[in-house]
Amino acid sequence: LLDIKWFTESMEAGHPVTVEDRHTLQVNPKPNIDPTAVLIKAYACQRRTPLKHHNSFLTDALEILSQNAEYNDNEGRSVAFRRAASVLKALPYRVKNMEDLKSLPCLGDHSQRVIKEILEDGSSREVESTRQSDQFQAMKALTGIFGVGVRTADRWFREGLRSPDDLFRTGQQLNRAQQAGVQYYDDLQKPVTKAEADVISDIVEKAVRAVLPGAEIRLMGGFRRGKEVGHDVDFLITHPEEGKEEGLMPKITNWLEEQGLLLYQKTTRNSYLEKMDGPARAPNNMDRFERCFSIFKLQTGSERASVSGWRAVRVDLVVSPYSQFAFATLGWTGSKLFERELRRWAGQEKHMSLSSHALFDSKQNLYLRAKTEEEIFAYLGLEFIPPSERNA
Ligand code: DCT
Ligand code: MG
Repeated sequence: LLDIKWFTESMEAGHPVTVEDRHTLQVNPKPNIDPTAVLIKAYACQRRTPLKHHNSFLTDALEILSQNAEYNDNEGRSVAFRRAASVLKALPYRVKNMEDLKSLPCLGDHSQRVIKEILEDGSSREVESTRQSDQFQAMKALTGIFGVGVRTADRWFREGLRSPDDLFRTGQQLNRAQQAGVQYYDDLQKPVTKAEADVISDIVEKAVRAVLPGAEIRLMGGFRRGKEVGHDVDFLITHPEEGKEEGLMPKITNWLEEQGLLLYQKTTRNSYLEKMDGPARAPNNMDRFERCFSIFKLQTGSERASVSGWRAVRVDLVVSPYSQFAFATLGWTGSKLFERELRRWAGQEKHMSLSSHALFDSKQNLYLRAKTEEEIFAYLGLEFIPPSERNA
């Protein structure tokens, strides 16, 4: 109550209200918010972005345009639309008119045009025609295949292919991942639920404990941020005695394979060496941990003969040395935009280089060690944002 009183008084006194006041707002969901008094910071990693927000009717549209730009290999444009959408996710109110947007960062002309049209007409012609376009739908279907990226999908689209069925029909050459992707396409299109992620957590835990007692396993990605569904399940694995984690992945996958739990797996080895790699990141920001891309065969508990009784689920396993675990945890929690913004903040504002392995301070010319995510935020001069509010 005191909080609400303080909040109302701040508003009346014309004091700016920051997104950090969200908790106050949640106590009193319909306060008289003056949108022009809400301060939104420019980097997503400076803001709290909850999973559920007030502006899906705008962010869904902007994310279609972002997605389409990505399909057209236009990264700059794609990120611009994503940043605009992300700002709207952080707002403690539903946008009603263009005045509400006046003091907000990251809203370019194009995004504003789209928002204006939706506010005035209920939808944007550009968004609707994109959504319905042959190219957008084909790219969505083709990049939706496990193992298929934008480049390959684009080549297939130019060759006249539109769906996974077309790949079969025309006898396309597929690699092992893509073959699995086509084979389990329908299952992999279905969202993975939190309940399914929990069952997989138990399995992964059992496998890891069987081959390396004392290892620690953490559920990462969207589920760590509180999502109820995801496109896959991500895990990070480590062991408090550095070195014990070496060569762990093949042991885990062998165990899983023996139990008949894997439909597909491909392991890449850890290739990160601080001395040799330095603070620089791989160009695509991919980290270089020992990693396993897999497809699990998950029993669905259905005993009926008419139902197959299992489904395919995408699972990503990552092994990190203990000394890099805090960085790996931060890097694998997401969201993708939050991660991107953290790295941009580090580079542009702090002259530091952040990856899922390390934080390098270019001014002091040294690596900053951390045991927790909180320490990394502190090094970066950022307020700690908990995983549930990193849904940028
Ligand atoms: N990640 C990243 N940059 C990428 C890809 C991934 O920073 N280009 C990080 C952030 C999230 C984490 O890895 C897991 O990736 P995804 O599974 O693709 O994302 P997610 O948030 O877990 O989404 P979903 O719920 O759909 O699985
Ligand atoms: Mg995920």
